[in-house]
Amino acid sequence: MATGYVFHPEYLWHDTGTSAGVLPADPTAGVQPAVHIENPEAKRRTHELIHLSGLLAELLVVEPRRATMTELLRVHTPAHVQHIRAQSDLRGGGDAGDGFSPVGHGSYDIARLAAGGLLALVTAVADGDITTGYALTRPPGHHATADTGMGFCLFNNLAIAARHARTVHGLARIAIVDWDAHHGNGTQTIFYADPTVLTISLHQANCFPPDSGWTHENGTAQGAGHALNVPLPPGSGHAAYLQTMHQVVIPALDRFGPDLILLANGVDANVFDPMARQMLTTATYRQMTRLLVDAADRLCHGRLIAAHEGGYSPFYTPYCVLAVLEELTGTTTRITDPYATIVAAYTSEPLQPHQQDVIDAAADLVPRIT
Ligand code: 6DK
Ligand code: ZN
Repeated sequence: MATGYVFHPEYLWHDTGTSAGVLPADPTAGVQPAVHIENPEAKRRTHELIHLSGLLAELLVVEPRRATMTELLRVHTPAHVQHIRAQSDLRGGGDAGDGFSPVGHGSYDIARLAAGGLLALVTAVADGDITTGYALTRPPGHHATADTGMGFCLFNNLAIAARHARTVHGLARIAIVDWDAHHGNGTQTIFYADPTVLTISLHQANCFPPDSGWTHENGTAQGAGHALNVPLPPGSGHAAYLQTMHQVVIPALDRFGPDLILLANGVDANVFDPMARQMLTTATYRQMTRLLVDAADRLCHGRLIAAHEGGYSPFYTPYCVLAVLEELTGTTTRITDPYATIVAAYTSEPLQPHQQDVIDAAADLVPRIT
């Protein structure tokens, strides 16, 4: 069955401007201006590789649309939507909430097109046109909460897609797996009391947001047990992430029994990424995706939709995403990871005891899922 692919040139026009990446550029204070770390380059090169690898010809191209106000308000407060719109209307743009999440001039419409890209994939899955899909969107979404943008995120694209899948398409139970290097705090918070949406985040412990994504954050009220976190120590690599998939993620999915699996595919836990200190390779992303595809086949007719999140290495991000897409599609292309031999030796560290401890603590919570 077909794999859907969403991309739009406007995604590259979300203008994050110049900054020092985390702090604003300020020449008067000796802070050198630099292109914002969340800039179009890695994603533009990713789309190029998907095209030139020949994979694009194998995919069903799905046109994104702009999420409507009704769709945004299923997740976000009216005040937040108005804030993003007002910032976007400013000639020079503004900020989504935390001071380093730029809203470029016109980014309100682009952010709606990013959320709507996921909505288009959900509808295509519900209609039976595709079983798997990938949305190569900007801006990212997983840090955005109901009432604020943060961490480069304006609207929570996947949360909006999950609510749409439930409300409009009647898919009762949604699992959201997030392996971006940073904690999927926005998604977790939005569904924290909701037992129909299981959130699972694998991330570098205490990376971003600060003091967020600990194992004890496990859901509340009706949603108790339906938020899982695996805060892996810095330096975790292939072995730690695969062990997490086998010991936590797949058992959790099997227990939950979703009707649809959503994936927050940040690839910034790769060994070359400047925004985290994890050590994944294309082989890791390939094997993790294969496990999710198999779980989706087993549990929900293969239904698996991925949203692009972080990934800041312009040269390695494209190969990580290509590996994910090849597994979603069930094909390989003529392209092999050109960096595989370079990183082979230093990314083959076996699972370490301090990593296993974190994984064990998360695995202990899987039986709480109903
Ligand atoms: N800021 C993302 O990749 C975004 O998850 C990552 C955002 C990282 C922000 C940078 C950072 C701090 C740290 C400490 C205190 C204040 C600010 F959303 C995605 F794009 F996917 O570390
Ligand atoms: Zn990230």
